Amino acid sequence: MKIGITCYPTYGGSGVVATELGKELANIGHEVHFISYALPHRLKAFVENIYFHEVEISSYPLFEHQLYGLSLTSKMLEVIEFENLDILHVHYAIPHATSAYLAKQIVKKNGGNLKFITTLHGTDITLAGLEPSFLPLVKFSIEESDGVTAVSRFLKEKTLTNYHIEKEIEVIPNFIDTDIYKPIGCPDFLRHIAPNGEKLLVHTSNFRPVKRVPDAIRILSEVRKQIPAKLLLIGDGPDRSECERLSRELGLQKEVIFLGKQDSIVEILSGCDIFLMPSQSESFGLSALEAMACGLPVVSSSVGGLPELIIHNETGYIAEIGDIQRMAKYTLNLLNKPKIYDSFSKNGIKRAEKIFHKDLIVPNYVSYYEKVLNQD
Ligand code: GMT
Repeated sequence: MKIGITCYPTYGGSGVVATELGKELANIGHEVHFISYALPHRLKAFVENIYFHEVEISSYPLFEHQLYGLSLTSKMLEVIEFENLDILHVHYAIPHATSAYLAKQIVKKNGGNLKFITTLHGTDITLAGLEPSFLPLVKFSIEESDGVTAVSRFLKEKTLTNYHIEKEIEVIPNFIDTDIYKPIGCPDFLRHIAPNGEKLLVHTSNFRPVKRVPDAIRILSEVRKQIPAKLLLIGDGPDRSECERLSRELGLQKEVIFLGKQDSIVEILSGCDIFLMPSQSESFGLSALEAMACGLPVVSSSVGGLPELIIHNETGYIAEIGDIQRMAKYTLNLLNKPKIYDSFSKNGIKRAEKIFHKDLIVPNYVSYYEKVLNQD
């Protein structure tokens, strides 16, 4: 098959999933054409069967704001025509599904036929898409998609109820390559961060308010009342300054380590003890899956799709949003009880392998493409 994939090329989860999917599809012989404004950051090395088409964003004095959605449609049209795509798969509804819909209509007007699939990832439905200025467009673009997938049952239900949509939505959870995401032992640089054997909590995100990163700092503060521990924060974003300020205010400037954006996630995770995900909303929680696969029990909030990923009392613990005391208590329980810790760690690795392994999930996308292509 010749598959076009559009995604955000940055560090966000939807771009990661789209890129890893494209790599897997290319690996099994499909031809994959990425269409985006920059090379997806997970596409650093050359991969056979993968092509990249950059969307040029034209500027004109009259256009005070960039018209990315329209430039994207034009590039989609070019790729559909010249590469003879069988299907277009867009990740994150805004504006990708709308651009794809427009491209489809133009192809149709020219006597052609193109089907497109929209994969919903999270904030496109739960946050950004609910803005009054976007809602009707998101609803329309989902309804007009030839196929729609969601990364969790939670997200599927939210889409159907929030947008009053009656449409079949296929749930295809996110996936992981457990040959890459696995425990590889503690790297030397982490020994320097925790020279006296301090326990290491870790959190990775885009530091948006929805991630509640300050809660992770407050959990550390509670944990440190009983045992020496530090917190590694990976990623960057709007809340980082506020988090740095909070760390200083709590006297934790040396104990909270801001690593910024990092590519060596497996190395870092492998040297840490517990992954914290105190999010306000989380449709799936890909970074929690990455941590689980590396052997880290996860302590998270009970929101969105997290209970579909983390089994409470088996691979981690789940608490109410903002319940810092409980999350700290759960963290201490794991750190103080090595037997429980070990069993949670093993259960998480097993769950990543048995339920979310790429070889189990990626074929679901291929079957879904075939189903959509075969329907009228
Ligand atoms: O908001 C983000 O965290 C980024 C966002 C994205 O689309 O880039 O992540 C969403 O998609 C990820 C991949 O499917 C999911 O693992 C995240 O749970 C989801 N984020 C939220 O729902 C907040």
